[in-house]
This record gives sequence, C-alpha cells and structure tokens, in this order.
Amino acid sequence: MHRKGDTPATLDLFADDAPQPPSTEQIGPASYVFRGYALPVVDRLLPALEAVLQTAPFRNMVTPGGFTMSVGLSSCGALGWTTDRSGYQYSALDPQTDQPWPAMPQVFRDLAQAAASDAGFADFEPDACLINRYVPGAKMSLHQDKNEHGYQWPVVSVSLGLPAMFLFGGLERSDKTQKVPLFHGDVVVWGGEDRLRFHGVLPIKQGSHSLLGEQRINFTFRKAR
Ligand code: MD3
Ligand code: FE
Repeated sequence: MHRKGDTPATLDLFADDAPQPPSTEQIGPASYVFRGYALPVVDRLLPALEAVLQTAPFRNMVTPGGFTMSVGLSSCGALGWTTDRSGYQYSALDPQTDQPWPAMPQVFRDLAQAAASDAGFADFEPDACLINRYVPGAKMSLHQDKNEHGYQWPVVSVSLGLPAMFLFGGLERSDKTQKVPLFHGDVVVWGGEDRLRFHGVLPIKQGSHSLLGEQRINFTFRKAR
C-alpha cells in the first residue's frame, strides 16, 4: 500500500488506470468531465457508502424484458430507482424491505452540488442517488434516462474503483457513440441538451483497484421529482 499522494514505485503511464492530472473536459454542449474531482473526499465517501449499503444492499434487478441486470443496484435519498417485470420507476420505499431508502449522506450531496455548480447548474438539490456496482464483465447497454419528471436539472455521476469505458451517443439509438474513459475519482455532469442522449458502459475489464478491489462503483445523482 502506498500513502495518498505518493507516487507508486512503478508507474505505467499508459495503463488505463494511470492517475489523471486535474482537468476538465467538455464532452458535449452541456456535459463536463472533472477528472479527479472526488479524490479529496473519497475517504469520507467510502464509509458513508458502507453505511448506506448496510440498509440497502446491492441487488441485481430484473428488467421489464425479463433480463437480470449485470450491474448491482442500490439507492439513497428520498427516492430510489427500481425496475421489475412491470417497468421502471422511482419509489420512496426499497421494494426489498418496504422501508424508506437510506438518507443521502451530506458528503454525497455536497459533492454533487459543487460539481453541478461548477458546470453552470447552481443550487442542484438531488432527491435520488442511484448506486451502481460493476464487477469485471458487467456492463450497461445503451439507454436513455427518461424516468425523471423534468430534464431541467443535470445528472451528476461519480466514478470509483476500476476504470470504465463510457459510451456517449446521440438522441437516436443508432447515432454514433463517442468513447469516454472514466477513472476513480472522476465526476461528470450531464445537462441541458445532452440530458436525453443515449449512453452506456462497455464491459468492465478484469482488474483490482487499490481501495475498492475488483469492482467499479458509480453514483448518479438526479432530481427525479
Ligand atoms: C448521460 N450509469 O445509472 S453514469 C445510469 O456509469 C447510468 O453507471 C452509468 O447510465 C454508470 O443510468 C453512466 C453517467 C450518466 C448518467 C446519466 C446520464 C450519463 C448520462 C443521463 C443523460 C446523459
Ligand atoms: Fe443512464
């Protein structure tokens, strides 16, 4: 183990988990990747995540089409995103326990609000945080996020653990996709005209992350109602 801030003895700059310098990349008219934005608060995010998962563990939900998702899902905040044979919806109760979802930890909320503000969306108050867990091989097929009541607020995503190749398409499923690699600590804000673009995640490659092991965790913050 090396201490935070240290450079490992051998550093492969071409490895797909090579540390990224702090930077911002604009990937759409209203979408920004803030490289390493979450790194300063990772040591507070992880214990808060553990606490959320004690109440609402990851589960592999079944889609309306009858497929079991390869991604494990949980949620925190007033509303959680769920899917089953009857459809997709946001609900105030975890269907597995019929209890409210765990509260959104303040450190989650503050991070999402700061990133949204830096992307030009001041006063973002998410009411839902979907938590996705990818093990190597898990993927998310191309889709649109259309279950929220309005699209005036952005989606903010936080990537932790193993890297992923994110696919960013257009407003039609058949539109060409651009590939955007996402690394531990990256935060992305997707708003405005990009909000309804198709997107997905390629199968996660085998690997082990120093803090999270063989998984990628992604938080997506939304205003669902
Ligand atoms: C672009 N999650 O949970 S986050 C999802 O990495 C989802 O787990 C992916 O797509 C993940 O729905 C991608 C980035 C993301 C989330 C919502 C978007 C990108 C988006 C909504 C509109 C456009
Ligand atoms: Fe999505």
